[in-house]
Formats: sequence, C-alpha cells, structure tokens
Amino acid sequence: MASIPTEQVKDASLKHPKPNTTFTYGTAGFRLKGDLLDSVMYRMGLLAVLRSKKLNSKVIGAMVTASHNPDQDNGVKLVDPLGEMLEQSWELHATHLANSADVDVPSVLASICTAESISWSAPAHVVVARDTRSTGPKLVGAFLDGARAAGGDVTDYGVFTTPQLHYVVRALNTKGTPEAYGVPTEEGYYKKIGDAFKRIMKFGKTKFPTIHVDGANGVGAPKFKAFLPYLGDSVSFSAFNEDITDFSKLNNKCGADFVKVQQKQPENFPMTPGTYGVSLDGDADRVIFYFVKKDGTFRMLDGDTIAALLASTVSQLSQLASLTLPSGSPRVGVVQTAYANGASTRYLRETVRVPVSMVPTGVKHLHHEAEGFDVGIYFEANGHGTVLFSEGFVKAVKERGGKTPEQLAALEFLECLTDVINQAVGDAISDMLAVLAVLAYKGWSFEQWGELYTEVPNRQEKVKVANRLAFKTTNAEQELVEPVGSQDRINAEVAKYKNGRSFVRPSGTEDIVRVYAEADTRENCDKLAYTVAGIIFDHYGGVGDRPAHFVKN
Ligand code: NG1
Ligand code: ZN
Repeated sequence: MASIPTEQVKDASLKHPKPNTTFTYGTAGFRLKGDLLDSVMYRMGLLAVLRSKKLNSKVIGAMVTASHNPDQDNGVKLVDPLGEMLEQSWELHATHLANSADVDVPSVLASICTAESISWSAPAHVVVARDTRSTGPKLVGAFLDGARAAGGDVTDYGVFTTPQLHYVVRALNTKGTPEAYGVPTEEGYYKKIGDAFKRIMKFGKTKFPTIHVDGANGVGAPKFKAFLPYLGDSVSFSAFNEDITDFSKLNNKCGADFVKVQQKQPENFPMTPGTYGVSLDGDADRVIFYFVKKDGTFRMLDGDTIAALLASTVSQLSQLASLTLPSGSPRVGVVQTAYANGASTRYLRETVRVPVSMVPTGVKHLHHEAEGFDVGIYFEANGHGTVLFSEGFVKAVKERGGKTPEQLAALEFLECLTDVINQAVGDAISDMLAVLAVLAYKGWSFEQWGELYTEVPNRQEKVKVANRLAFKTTNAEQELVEPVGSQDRINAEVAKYKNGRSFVRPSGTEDIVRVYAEADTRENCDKLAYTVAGIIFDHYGGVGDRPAHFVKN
C-alpha cells in the first residue's frame, strides 16, 4: 500500500520553515500578516490532500485571502466538496499541523491519517485560488509545494473572488450528477448566474438609476467588469474603486466593511440624492447597499435588511403560489448572529413571522443552521450571506403546481432566484443581483426597501488588548464568562439605556476585541459603545494608545 512520501514532505517542509508564531484556525481560516504565512500555506497544501483522500478523492478547495483587511494581511481557508467551510473537527488537525516543528510535519500527517482512517493510496484533487493581495502569488506557490509534496493533483485557478472558488469546487464535485451545479469554470459561473439574472429581470417593474459599484480596489472590481457582458441591459452599472495595482488602496476607505462600520459612503465615490451605491469587500463575498436621501442623509441597507427583504418575499410568493412540499408548507427560516440589528430580528419574527436562529459569528455556523430549513436565509449584518434552498423546494417550484397566471409567475420567479443566488457561499455580486431582481419584481426603490423596519442605532468598536484569547463567551457570543466580572460591568452600563444591548467578543480574524452596542438614540448608542470599550481597555488589558473617545468608567 502507498504510504506518506516522508522524505519528500520533510525536505519541502524545511524550505518552508515555521516562524516563531502560534497559529489558530479562526472564523475564516488562518489570518495573519502575509509574510508570516509561508509555512502555514505549505502545510495547508498537505492537509488539503489528506482531506481529499478522506472524502473519496472529492475536490477540496483553498482560498488565499484576508477579505476586508488591508494588503499586508493574508489568510487561507479550506473549502469542503459542496463549497462549504472545512468541517470543524478538521480545524483541530489544521491548527496542530500549522504549529508543529518543521521536522515533525511527516509524523503529524501520519497521526492525522491514523485518526481519520485515511488510506494514502486514494488519489487526491485540490484546487486553489487567491485574491489580488501582494503576498498572494508567493503564498499560492507554498500551497502548491505542499499539495505536490503529498502527491496530490492540484490546479491553480489564479485570481478569483472567494465565491468563485467555492462555486468551482461545488461544480467540479457535482459534475455529471443530478445535482450538477454548473460548468466548473469562471465563464460557467458568469453564464449560470447571468442567464438566470436576465430571465428573472423579465419580471422587473422598477427602473433603477445607474448603480454605482465600489470594488474596494480588490478582486471584485475586475471580476465584476468581466461579469457585465453576461448581465443584459436591464440595469446599468458604473464601477468605482477598481485600482488593483496600488496595493495600499485595497479596502482603504472603501469597500463593504468600511461602509458598514463607519456608516458612511466610500471616499472617491460620487453620490448625490437619488444615487444608488453598492460596496463589495476585498474578496467579494460581502455586499452593502446605500443611498442618499432627499434631505442629504446617508442611508445604509446591510445584511439584516437583505435578509428581511428576501425572507418576506420568499414567504409571500410561496403563500401566493400555495406551494406545498411533501412535508407541507415550505419552512422558511432566517439565521443571524448577535450583530444583527434588534429591529430586524423583531421585524422577521413579528411581521414576516418566520423563525430566526441566533448562532456564533462565522459563516460556518450560519450555513450549518440554515441547512435545517427548506429555504434557509442567512446573513451576517456585515453583508455576508446567502440563501439555501432544499432539493424538495426546488423540485416543487419546478413542477409549477400553480394555477393562476400570478401563481405561475411567482413560481417561475422563485425558480430563477434559486439560480441567481450562489448557494455554495455568500457572494457579493450574486447577492446584489438577487436583491435588484426582488426589488424590481416588487416595483420597489431602495428607499421603499429601507422602510421595512427602522433600525435601532448601533455602533461597533475595536479594542486592542494584550491577549484577546482571555475573553471567553457563551450564549451565541452575547455574554462574557471570562474575564470574570467583565459581563457584570457591561450589564450595569446596558441597564442605563432604553433598548440597550451590548456585547464583547474576541475577533477570530484580527488581533482585537470587538464591542457592539445598540440603544434608543444615536447619542445613547455611541455613549454605551464608548463606555463599554473604555471598560475593556481600562480594566481588561488594553494596549497601545488609549483612544480619546473611549469613556472612562
Ligand atoms: P471576526 O473578526 O471573528 O469578528 C469577521 C466578521 C465575521 C466574518 C469574518 C470572516 C464581524 C463583526 N465579524 O470575523 O462576521 O465575516 O470576519 O471574514 O463582521
Ligand atoms: Zn470577505
């Protein structure tokens, strides 16, 4: 029986030495300064081969990106066969492998093979892609070295958005099966979603103004340009922040994270009342919409608002068409995290009347929970999310059980929607198209969409601390259990505000602790956020300069 090519793996391992750093597989894989990641990339190449062998030679993906973070950061995450995040139990193998001494790499591989009953003789297929970051090419090189040292068959797809990589993984693994997801190429991706968008826009009643798309000076910019010829002419788009040659511009005062956290439009972005804006993040898996009201105020429509629109529409149309599955009416549900605005949760539960589940931050948690519904809508407030449709739902929609023209139209619309949406993973461009299609179907403007519910004022802060891992949470990350006593101090502050809510958790992608706060007015919300941030900084290990706006307590 074939066995691990120990010498080959060890020799290559010595060429990718581990720095004196402890690595953790966090919210979205390993994330660090790009120049610290060479050994991690090499080892993830090895691990991807093992994962493929474990899953009967299914194709495993790897995406090299640090999403909305600046160019000096980078990261890698592994993608399972249907485009999902790596199974959680394997995160432990990844962390173990990443932290072993160079000479121990072959024996750690052997221990994973034993623990997972992996037969080395099974072939392995791996694909990798990267965003536009400066450290990307070198890091992909290290990954390829790893995959090849382990004898895997590996294909480098070059520069892709994160959702394109997830799409290709799913399409490769379902090719030739009844669940075939699409042609496993970049063009296949544009064509599948583009064709569905053109079909769905036949239902459109809204004539949108030109949509200004902020590409965050990242991979989304050229890929959106490449997408345009496939989208027909029902909507006109104009692209901004497309400079991928000056790395310092990536996600810098632009992109979905900037807009969401700063609650303002990107810089160098022309907006007057009536203009519609859409921001992608640096790897194009998050999307945020916005417009300027007639009175000149800025209005943002985030992941919560997208979930509200999609959940209410899918529920209404399923009812209109009297859609019935063998199990009864389709179960439409929404999955959110603690960052969801309280008003959106209330709107979904009380007005749309759909169940809402709360899970910890990170797409892996949301995706898993959404699989429990016939239509599982999951969005993080930051604009990352998608919709999962069960096989039964898609089948029922295709059977066109409706009778009246309205019912037939509703079913055709829903069918197109299942193809516009990238079910493999949250996808900024596909989500943008889905939202435009739904608004156009309803004959709604962004302004009307913004009236679904009124947001509770909210704010996010970052606090630099000596050791973020000292912060331990429970209850879907909404309460701190450690440092002991910290939650009591936060509770005492929250109690002073009407509709107050605040929680603190360690980031899984940056070396900081995040503070979130909501309260009845903008002023109260800011005060609560700055006070809780001050408490964390002053009493629980803040480091560096103390931000002047943090309130002393
Ligand atoms: P962390 O850094 O763990 O908060 C951030 C986002 C997540 C998710 C990941 C992956 C917030 C508050 N957190 O995670 O939702 O998108 O990045 O990129 O937006
Ligand atoms: Zn991202």
